[in-house]
Amino acid sequence: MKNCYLINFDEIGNDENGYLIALEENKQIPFDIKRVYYTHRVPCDSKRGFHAHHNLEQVLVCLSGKVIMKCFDGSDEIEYSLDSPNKGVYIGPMVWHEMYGYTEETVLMAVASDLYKEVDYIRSMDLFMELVNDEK
Ligand code: T46
Repeated sequence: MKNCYLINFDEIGNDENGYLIALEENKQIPFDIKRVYYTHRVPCDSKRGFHAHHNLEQVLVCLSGKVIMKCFDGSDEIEYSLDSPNKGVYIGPMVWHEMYGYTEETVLMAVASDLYKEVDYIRSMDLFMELVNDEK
């Protein structure tokens, strides 16, 4: 699977007082951080995503509840079940991703390498496959 992998974050603390997780650029997050955004109150039967990015790098962390992320690099597909804030999924350029299986509590945070630029989105699977095949 190209440009997509799971990251386990170190937790500081204990059961008595709780846990803290720190995300720093170029440490736990493998790029310079330019933007953080999150979705919440997504209806449980919603499906989001359905795009890839030309250049953007992101780490997605489910802070609360659960969500499933399906990632596809044009050849291989993998599904990550995000159900804890102590892990994240790195999604680099040219990874088609879809999110579903939301729960009422789901808060999905993204840490991103760039500001929001619609021009960076590939929102058509046909175009995505054309670009993947051009790269080969
Ligand atoms: C991604 C997945 C994981 C903004 O105005 N600013 C922003 O920073 C973002 C991320 C979105 N928007 C606007 C663009 C759309 O009009 O918010 C609207 C919803 O965005 P979208 O349909 O792309 O939302 P998702 O949840 O399908 O995708 C989002 C990110 O856009 C995307 O980069 O990788 O989460």
